[in-house]
Amino acid sequence: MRTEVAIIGAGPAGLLLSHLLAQDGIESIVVETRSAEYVASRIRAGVLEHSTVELLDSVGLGGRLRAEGDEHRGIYLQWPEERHHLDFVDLTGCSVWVYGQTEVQKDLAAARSAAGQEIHYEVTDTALHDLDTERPSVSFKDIDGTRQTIEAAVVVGCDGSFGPSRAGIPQTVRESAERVYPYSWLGILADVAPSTDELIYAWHPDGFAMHSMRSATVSRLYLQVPNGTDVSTWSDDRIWDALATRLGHGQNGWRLRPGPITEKSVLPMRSFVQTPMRHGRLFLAGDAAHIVPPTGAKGLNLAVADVAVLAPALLALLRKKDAGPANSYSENALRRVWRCTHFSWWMTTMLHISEDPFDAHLQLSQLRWVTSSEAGAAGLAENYAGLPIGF
Ligand code: FAS
Ligand code: PHB
Repeated sequence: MRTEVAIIGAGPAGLLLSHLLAQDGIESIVVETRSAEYVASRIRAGVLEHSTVELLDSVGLGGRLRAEGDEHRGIYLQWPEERHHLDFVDLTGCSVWVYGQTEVQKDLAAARSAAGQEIHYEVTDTALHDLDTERPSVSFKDIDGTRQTIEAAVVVGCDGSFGPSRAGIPQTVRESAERVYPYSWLGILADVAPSTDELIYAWHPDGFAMHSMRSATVSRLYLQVPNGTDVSTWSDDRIWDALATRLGHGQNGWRLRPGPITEKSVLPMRSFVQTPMRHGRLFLAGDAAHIVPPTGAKGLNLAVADVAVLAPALLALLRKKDAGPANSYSENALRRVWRCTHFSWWMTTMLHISEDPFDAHLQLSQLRWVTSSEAGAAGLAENYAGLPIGF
């Protein structure tokens, strides 16, 4: 098989990249180790920032989002006895949209299927070859075990945190920085109407809690738990009791409505950045290059921002023989990656309790500052909702 761009991974980064390239008449082939159904069903991100929504709109992918998604002006920050709303629209002019990654994935998959995009699902043994040449390739076994090879001009690793592309950057040039947090999130989906109009991020001496949602009838909530927590040790009642305590059920007349839990899982939290995001004819985008703790709602949005910078760089390289944007892709993408990595670390360390009482004083002081100072609130709002593509 021959194409211009071989893409490894059919998650949001891989499918959106193939869509953006196709808008410029650049062909690609995508290989994916899971089934289309599995990729579409993974419960992950929930919030799309302003620039993500604008980008999806600009390439015809905003229709269902704007019809079925829920536009939010901001978030609530809370600690015992106090809940404060930060209005991102007042502070930055930017809103955010609650629209699950599963829905984004479905929209992307439908658009690519309608465009006749070649995607090989359920492949195995994916390997990258000759990345230092102008004829790199990707080999794999397809669903019936036949070995295939895609010859391309460029290979893009959109294969997430466990794919083979990261190792395609030679050990002699690649560097990585990582921070593992001493806690995890226990996340639930529940068939119950949200008890809040916008997301609540709550600091509590028992641990962090968050109230998000997926629709008017499905709520998404999270609890800080110790690393290594076995989700089976958390009964539905225990989960709802902890959420009620930490989110302030009964305070100022607010009540948390429990309901049937349909999914629960424990998500460890870490920050990870690998540089550079390009070597030879290999480019990395999304979780293949970086991981953020979900407290800043950045993971999916960063994957979108990477490919929004990468697509025009590949157009310049492949159509205009201008290697400039491709040569500066890694540096350009990493500016936003580190901004979002810092913001995600800051939100995470501000809201999650530790053993050290000194931390609690720092956290409450930060929370009081960002909810009482316009400058502090604007800083959080800009990072959460208002970073422009190409920041
Ligand atoms: P993805 O991981 O989505 O996609 C990579 C794809 O590559 C996968 O489909 C994988 O099967 C495929 N692949 C891997 N190895 C391969 C191989 N050898 N050959 C072919 N294909 C291969 N972000 C938030 O903003 N908020 C959240 O609440 C949130 N929750 C999350 C919960 C979990 C459990 C996880 C893992 C992530 C969460 N994230 C969250 C982050 C998540 O949304 C990612 O940022 C987003 O999926 C990144 O998209 P991609 O870079 O496309 O990577
Ligand atoms: C979610 O709805 O899953 C969600 C929202 C905001 C976050 C993390 C997760 O910061």
